Amino acid sequence: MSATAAPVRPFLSFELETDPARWQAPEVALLGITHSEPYAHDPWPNDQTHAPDAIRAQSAQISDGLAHWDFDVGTDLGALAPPRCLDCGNLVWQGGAYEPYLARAGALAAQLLRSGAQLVVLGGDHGVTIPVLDALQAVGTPVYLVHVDAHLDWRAEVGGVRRGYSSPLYWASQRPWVRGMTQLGMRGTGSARKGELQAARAYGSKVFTAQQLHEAGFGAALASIPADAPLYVTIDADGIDPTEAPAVMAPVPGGLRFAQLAPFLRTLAYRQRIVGLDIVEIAPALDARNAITCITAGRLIVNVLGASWARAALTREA
Ligand SMILES: [Mn+2]
Repeated sequence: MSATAAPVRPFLSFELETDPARWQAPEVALLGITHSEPYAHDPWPNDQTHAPDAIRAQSAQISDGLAHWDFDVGTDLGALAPPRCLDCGNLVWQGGAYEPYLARAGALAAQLLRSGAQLVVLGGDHGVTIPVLDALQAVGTPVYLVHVDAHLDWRAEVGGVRRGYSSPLYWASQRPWVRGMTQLGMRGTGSARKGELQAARAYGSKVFTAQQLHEAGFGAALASIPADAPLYVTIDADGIDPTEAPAVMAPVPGGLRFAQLAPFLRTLAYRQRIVGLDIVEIAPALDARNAITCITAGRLIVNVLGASWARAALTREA
């Protein structure tokens, strides 16, 4: 397959490699997927297409060089980081038919998952998750989803579009290699109607509203996630409270705080294999001047990777 687009700079100190033929057996692979199937009522391209490079641009604020003490993870990440952390560049849709772009995104994600890499996807809007869900078949074992979002994202279609940002979790429910899902942070109103919530519950999705998590903590959410399943984590930035992630198209007050999400994700990463994660729906033009949304996103990624690397080191020593 032809090369991906070169990013503004690599994420953190990752090795940049835009040629898929040279993505041999990385332990970590980060890929920007900028586009999804658009809705007629939205501008094209949307501002979320700029997020992968906006996040990379904050690398120095996120974890410069991985060499300094990281107080979240409790170590210097350089001591734990595996030898090959790749930044695989951006897959950009140039227009024309959407299907070839969708297929290529799925094929690249599947190639990386099949190679055993822990996959980090930067969106793009939440439709970006759809080809990655298709690619999860390459894991070979049914994958459980952990979904952070203000919204349920369970629409079968919107205006005839089936692969837009309101549909990723409905899409997931149609994939036999997805074992189940826990959805965290729902609040306010979004595209979901009563029927979508009923469909999610009938499927077996474990839905935790932001209010439930604020009142009772994350214990029940943690218990709802099977400890023996490989996990895929999809984080819509609007699931995070808008004080810490203001750069989203649909901000809703009362969101999950970084100080809740980071330890929750670390606990999961210490406990079981996280095969991949994405962070989507950041609109950089709406960010604060200090780019706190991009930094929050990067810090969540670093928390997941750092805890995953600590788990891998323990497994090696055992
Ligand atoms: Mn979403």
